[in-house]
Amino acid sequence: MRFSSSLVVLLSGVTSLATGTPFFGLRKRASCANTATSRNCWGNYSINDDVTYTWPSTGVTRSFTFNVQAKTLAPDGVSKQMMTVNGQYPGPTIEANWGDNISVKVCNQLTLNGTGIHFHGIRHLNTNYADGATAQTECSIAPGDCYTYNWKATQHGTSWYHSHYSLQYADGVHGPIVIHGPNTANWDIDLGPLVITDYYHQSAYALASSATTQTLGIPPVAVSGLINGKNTNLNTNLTTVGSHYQMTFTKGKKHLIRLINTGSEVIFRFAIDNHKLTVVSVDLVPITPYATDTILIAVGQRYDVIVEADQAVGDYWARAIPMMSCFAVNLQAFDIRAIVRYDATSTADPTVNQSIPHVMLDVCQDESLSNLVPYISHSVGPSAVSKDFNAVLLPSSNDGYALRWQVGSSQPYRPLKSNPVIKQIFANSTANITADLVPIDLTSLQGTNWVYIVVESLLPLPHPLHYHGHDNYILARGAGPFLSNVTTLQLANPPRRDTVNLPQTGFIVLGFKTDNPGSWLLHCHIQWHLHDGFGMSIVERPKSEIKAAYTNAGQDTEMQRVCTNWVASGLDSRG
Ligand SMILES: *[C@@H]1O[C@H](CO)[C@@H](O)[C@H](O)[C@H]1NC(C)=O
Ligand SMILES: *[C@@H]1O[C@H](CO)[C@@H](O)[C@H](O)[C@H]1NC(C)=O
Ligand SMILES: *[C@@H]1O[C@H](CO)[C@@H](O)[C@H](O)[C@H]1NC(C)=O
Ligand SMILES: *[C@@H]1O[C@H](CO)[C@@H](O)[C@H](O)[C@H]1NC(C)=O
Ligand SMILES: *[C@@H]1O[C@H](CO)[C@@H](O)[C@H](O)[C@H]1NC(C)=O
Ligand SMILES: *[C@@H]1O[C@H](CO)[C@@H](O)[C@H](O)[C@H]1NC(C)=O
Ligand SMILES: *[C@@H]1O[C@H](CO)[C@@H](O)[C@H](O)[C@H]1NC(C)=O
Ligand SMILES: *[C@@H]1O[C@H](CO)[C@@H](O)[C@H](O)[C@H]1NC(C)=O
Ligand SMILES: [Cu+2]
Repeated sequence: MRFSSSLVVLLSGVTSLATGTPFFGLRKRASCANTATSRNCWGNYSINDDVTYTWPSTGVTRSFTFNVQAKTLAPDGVSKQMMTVNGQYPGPTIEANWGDNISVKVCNQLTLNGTGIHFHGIRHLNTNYADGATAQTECSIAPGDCYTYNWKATQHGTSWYHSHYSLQYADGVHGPIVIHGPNTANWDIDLGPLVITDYYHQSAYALASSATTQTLGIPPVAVSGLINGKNTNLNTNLTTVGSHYQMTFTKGKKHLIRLINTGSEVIFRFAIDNHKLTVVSVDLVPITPYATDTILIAVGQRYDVIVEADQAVGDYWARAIPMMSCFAVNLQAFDIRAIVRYDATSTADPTVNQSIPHVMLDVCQDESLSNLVPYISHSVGPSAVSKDFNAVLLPSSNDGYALRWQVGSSQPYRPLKSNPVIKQIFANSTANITADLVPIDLTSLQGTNWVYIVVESLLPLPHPLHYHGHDNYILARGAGPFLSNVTTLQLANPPRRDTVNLPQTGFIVLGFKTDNPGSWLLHCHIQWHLHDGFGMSIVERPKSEIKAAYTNAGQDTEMQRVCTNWVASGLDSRG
């Protein structure tokens, strides 16, 4: 049993900004219920437990069946042929408690696409096979085939799942993940996920092909954005159709809102008129709470915020504003909104109180690192391996692409889906793993080490870099090229998260720990950039350990079965 003693140790008195009352971290004590005044508690566990090492085992398995299928829907009132999970958009929420097992049976009911579901931000400790990364951990699931992803919720907070097959999630194959657990500040009502996304009327495949072959790489222009799958727009007769998502506040109560950017490209700034946001969690990492009026969310990032209903009873706009300064062009930039109502029966559109200044800076800058202080402190050790990559955009080659991203290798990342890295490892070849997919092969490194990765780009575009299976520690970030003789790395409790924005015309220094055997993808979460090659794999721990993670769970034979069916489908392709 984890708690061998009933010793009560007073750890710290962190003041919760949302409540003004102190949280006292009680460790190694009897069960403490998670209530509106004790959100730090979680039964025998608490917010003071480090999810890197500690989690409950509830013995509960939450099972889901996801049928990936084509469906015509009209999120903004305009019909669109989409690809969905179970015909729903956004897809159904994976909801669980910290320490539950999750089992998701995914069946491909599409005709001309493979599929594969990635559980974004999930650590998948020793369950690399459940990562859903096509060309890394699995072949794509062929039409008519099914595969079941089994993993354990060792972390708590908010995330999302999405197809990792080509550009498929941009056409609708994604949904939220909520793992209930303790928090660093108190709240009364959990309003659940608020899924923010850029939105296009053409399919992602058509958009990407025009971006890469015809328009000299100018990114597709979003026609709009959606909040929890809703917004208004104009139909072909120029009539306003669709509706705004609505949520209800209870006067005087504190509301937990789980913000997720599930978009393809657009970086949003989120705010609710007249209300402050208290940020308590960054991706799946609890932080010391901080208060802000607005928050910048790049694709793939999440923030859990607490909002106190402390304003006059009325209707207020919640806004997701695309940051033009990040090149996030959107035809409906100021009308991506939801409605917050203090009275659920109200049907009025919100009015704006002109006496309250409404500042919404269009600045392409991620949240200040000094605000993102992990509640559980970690320090970063010296690196065993350091790599420095320059992300560059290359002109056309003779493969029909007008542009391609290159980072970490002499080739853009555009893997065949029929020969994933894991299959290469199981083939026992003495040759190295395909170098254009895996510029960082750490399989000869023994034990647990720190690895530092610098990514630089002198192009004026930000890139939300997402690393599978790990949090990245943000050791430094800045403008211009990285100069090791100038930049000081923050090794004492740096911010850590799974999706980190590489600033435009700048650099980022990331660190991670090689504590998770597998083949893990590091990539830009801008769909068009990944599609054009902005990705790489890092293979971690000796091959024997990686194989053991699969064979111990019988997943080596499952991987081969899915591959056989995929090859038989005749749909294999690159990118
Ligand atoms: C908490 O720990 C106590 C003592 O070890 C145990 O009896 C109890 O079942 C645990 N409660 C839960 C909910 O796990
Ligand atoms: C939960 O998953 C773990 C491995 O992650 C496994 O050992 C355990 O048997 C699973 N429990 C259930 C109830 O499926
Ligand atoms: C996926 O399906 C779409 C829509 O049918 C099609 O346009 C696209 O070519 C397919 N792409 C791949 C990579 O399978
Ligand atoms: C536009 O108006 C025409 C003529 O009234 C009607 O037939 C058509 O269905 C309308 N289109 C939409 C999308 O509402
Ligand atoms: C607008 O805000 C001011 C300042 O908080 C407040 O005094 C006033 O009552 C508000 N007006 C409306 C119509 O809500
Ligand atoms: C790889 O090696 C393992 C053990 O050495 C063996 O069991 C397995 O059959 C080999 N696989 C292939 C494809 O040769
Ligand atoms: C594998 O990679 C190492 C290090 O890059 C290199 O020295 C070696 O020649 C490669 N082996 C093969 C078989 O390509
Ligand atoms: C740091 O290194 C760069 C490149 O080597 C050099 O140009 C620069 O002068 C150095 N700066 C300092 C402060 O030493
Ligand atoms: Cu990018």
